[in-house]
Amino acid sequence: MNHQDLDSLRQKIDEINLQLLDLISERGQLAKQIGEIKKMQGINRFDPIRERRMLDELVSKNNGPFDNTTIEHLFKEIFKAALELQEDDHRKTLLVSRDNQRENTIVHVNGALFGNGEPHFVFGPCSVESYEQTDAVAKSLKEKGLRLIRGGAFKPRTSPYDFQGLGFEGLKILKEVANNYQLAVVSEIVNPSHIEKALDYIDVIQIGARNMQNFELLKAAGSVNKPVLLKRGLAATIEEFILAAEYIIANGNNQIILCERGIRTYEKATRNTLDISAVPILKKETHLPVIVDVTHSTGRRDILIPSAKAAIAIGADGVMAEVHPDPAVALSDARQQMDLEEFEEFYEEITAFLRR
Ligand SMILES: [Mn+2]
Repeated sequence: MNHQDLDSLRQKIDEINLQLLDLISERGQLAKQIGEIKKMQGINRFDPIRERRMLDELVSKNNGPFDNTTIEHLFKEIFKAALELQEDDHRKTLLVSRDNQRENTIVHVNGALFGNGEPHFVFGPCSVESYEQTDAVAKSLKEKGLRLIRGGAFKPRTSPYDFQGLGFEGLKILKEVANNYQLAVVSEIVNPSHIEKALDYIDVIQIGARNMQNFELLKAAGSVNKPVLLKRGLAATIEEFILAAEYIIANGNNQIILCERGIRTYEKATRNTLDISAVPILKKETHLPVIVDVTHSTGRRDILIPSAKAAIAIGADGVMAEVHPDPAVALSDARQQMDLEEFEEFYEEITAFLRR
């Protein structure tokens, strides 16, 4: 074969490529139209029986050189792409998505504007244990000009025999202390029926990692006019996390703060693995503010400062961490909470990093 033959054969291949592209595009347009009709009729877009028939027909007409398995594989990819084309359209309509709203949603909490481009902070004890304990932390927060306090009153614990929290008694303590220092209260609610009553005590409803897919709770939080701090489930993908937020917004509440708090991996050096790249992905895919909980993601006091800096550097809208006046005697998460002195150093380092 001489050089000219090769050139003309390649030219033919180029022409066929373009013809295939035209045909695949035309096929895609038709599939989209079918998808629209199916949507109107409420029929499932994926139709395995029809796909089977199309593959059988193609295989029966196949005269080579590709074997039947290859033909089936190639066409299945085309079918899949057509189906994804329809699903992508659906994804674009998610209310939390950047495609739906270009500008950042800004969540206002006691003068802290989450999503305005500056980092904001959520600190406080893991659990509310007593008035004195909560007061000691709140005092330290107020001295630093901070605006929020977190504290758990309802604690979903791994073991039923571990401290379950003080319940509404804990919320009352939080509310009283927060009022004394003009702080806003962030606290977890675990039961949808508690939300109405809890509104009197809290400024931000936290939905914890273990409840990220508690859909009744998400719907209940979505139906009230109160900011929601939604934590990523410990084994949830980013897509599942986004869809959990969609449950809240779909029920009418767009005041949502997403919180990356580490995911479960095989790594044992940290309590969870801080999925730092989730932050820019969530910022890109959604218009919601994203904060990072450095306490639960790492479970290690000794790396809280670099982890918080990393969160800010990568574009997080805030940092969350746990502070306790005497972590050694804490009723939950004793090993990972900062004492007030450590908190002092932590906050100084972070604010110096911000001023840089
Ligand atoms: Mn905790």
